[in-house]
Amino acid sequence: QAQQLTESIKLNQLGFYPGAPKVAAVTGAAAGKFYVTTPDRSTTVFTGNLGEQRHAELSEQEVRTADFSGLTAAGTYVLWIPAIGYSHSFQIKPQVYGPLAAAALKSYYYQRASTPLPATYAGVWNRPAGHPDNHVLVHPSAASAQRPAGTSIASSRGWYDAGDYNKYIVNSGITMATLLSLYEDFPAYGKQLNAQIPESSNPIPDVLDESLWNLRWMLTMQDPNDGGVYHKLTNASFDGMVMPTECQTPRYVVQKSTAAALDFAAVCAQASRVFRPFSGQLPGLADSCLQASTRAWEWAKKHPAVYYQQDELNKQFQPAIATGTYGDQNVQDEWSWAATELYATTKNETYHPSIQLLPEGKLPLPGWNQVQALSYYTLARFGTKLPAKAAKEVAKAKKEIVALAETLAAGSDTRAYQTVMGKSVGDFTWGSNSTAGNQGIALVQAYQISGNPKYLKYALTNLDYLLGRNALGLSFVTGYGAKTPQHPHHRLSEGDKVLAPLPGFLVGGPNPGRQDKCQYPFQAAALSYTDDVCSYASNEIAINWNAPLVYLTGAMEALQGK
Ligand code: 9MR
Repeated sequence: QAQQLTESIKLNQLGFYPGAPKVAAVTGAAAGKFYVTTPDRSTTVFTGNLGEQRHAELSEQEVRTADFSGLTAAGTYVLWIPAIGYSHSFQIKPQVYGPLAAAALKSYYYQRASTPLPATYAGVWNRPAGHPDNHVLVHPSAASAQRPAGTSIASSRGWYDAGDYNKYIVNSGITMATLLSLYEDFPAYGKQLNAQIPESSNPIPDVLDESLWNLRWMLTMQDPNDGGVYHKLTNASFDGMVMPTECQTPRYVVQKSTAAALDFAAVCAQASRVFRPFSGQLPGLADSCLQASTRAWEWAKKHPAVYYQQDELNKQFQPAIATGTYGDQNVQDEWSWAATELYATTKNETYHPSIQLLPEGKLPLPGWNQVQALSYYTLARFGTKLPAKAAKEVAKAKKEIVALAETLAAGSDTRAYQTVMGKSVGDFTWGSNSTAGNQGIALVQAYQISGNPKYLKYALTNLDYLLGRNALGLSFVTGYGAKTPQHPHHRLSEGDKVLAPLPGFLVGGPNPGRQDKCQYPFQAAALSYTDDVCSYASNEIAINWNAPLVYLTGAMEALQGK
């Protein structure tokens, strides 16, 4: 009888709600019994039989599941299989993901540009201010009569996008929408979510205060002269793996783009209505946001097809720009999203015709360059609070979200790992963990619409995936779980003197594209991951990947027991 820890048992390393389904995946086990015991294995609290063996195509593993959903008593346990060994310990208790939700939100505080992070809030990860961004140069690609190339603007604050220190409007779009939507969907939980940030003691909920750090930066990215929005604020090329104070190279705002204007318009419209009730604390903000939004919308109408094409830009302008592109070349979905947010905020019929929904059964999962689902979520959330003229779109949005959820859920019960994530190799693109998160959000939205708790059960399978029930047996969140990433591609984690990476960050996850050309220990798609700082294609962190983690954990905390 094996009395050692085994990595063959893969389960959610944080644990489970008492009433929730509880499943572990086991690789390389014969049929037989499993036991859930106290961590010292002195007391067995649950006995079950391993399920039938299934082949996991995308990891080439033979997998059995151990279902111990029948165990509902709160406690700390391990799962033990006599021939193999015992698992990492896990908990069964209410609020089991509460600390993770707070940490995932706190990750944005760590990403703040232009401010010192004192030890009171940042602990051992305290650091002096960097990237003041108060003298950002207008790149020749962004020059105008009022703002000639080489003049400077102030564009402080904002979050560092990812492992790099640049700030990109397009990626702020979906990120801000996801965080603000957590608050709109679950206001009571949103008010109680405490990230222990400097603003935690003020009357504004932390999720909004943290978003405000980035919103204030976004507002500076609009040219007040014409309403256009710069695509990004960036160095000419990526910084080394150093701390912010060591970064002294010039920063630029580059070319205005249609995608940036529309994403900005959508976020500012949503922010306007979300912050309106806090006008006492934030006088004028809601009005400024709405004005910024409508001006960006008007700019986009005049410039409907200005796409960010970095190679083309570099043929015309100096210095050449080599940083992230977020170069969305199709903005149909951005139009519809911006129109929906402006419509939901203003109820003004002028935006209604621009809400263009997709043909039936074609709703794609959201991502930084595909935001159509965000408009569906808002239509469904507002429902009858929208003017009657939108009833058709609301009904269609609700139907299509539920249809998307059905498609996602289909087949996961009989899949080897029994998670929604991992149905096909298409799930494993750059930032695959955000796919798992966004699938979870779509399922939560379907629950909100239908009231059918099965969608929450499926959403939880993806949280289980992210926290350890995956082919790698890894919790993909730094600092949360027994086996977690230690070397994320993250300048703040790599450049500091602290051994542990900053906590609460979701890494990108398996990506068979392997664009970074690093050494990966395994070949299969679901195993295409390496915990190495060089691996920006599988082990980076990013604001648009953490937001679905905040949403999913927050939604689960808000809805536990349903
Ligand atoms: O998340 C982005 C991914 O979808 C793209 O395939 C990839 C290559 O263009 O870029 C990713 O975004 C990166 C951005 O360009 C720069 N900051 C880091 C982002 C995460 O790797």
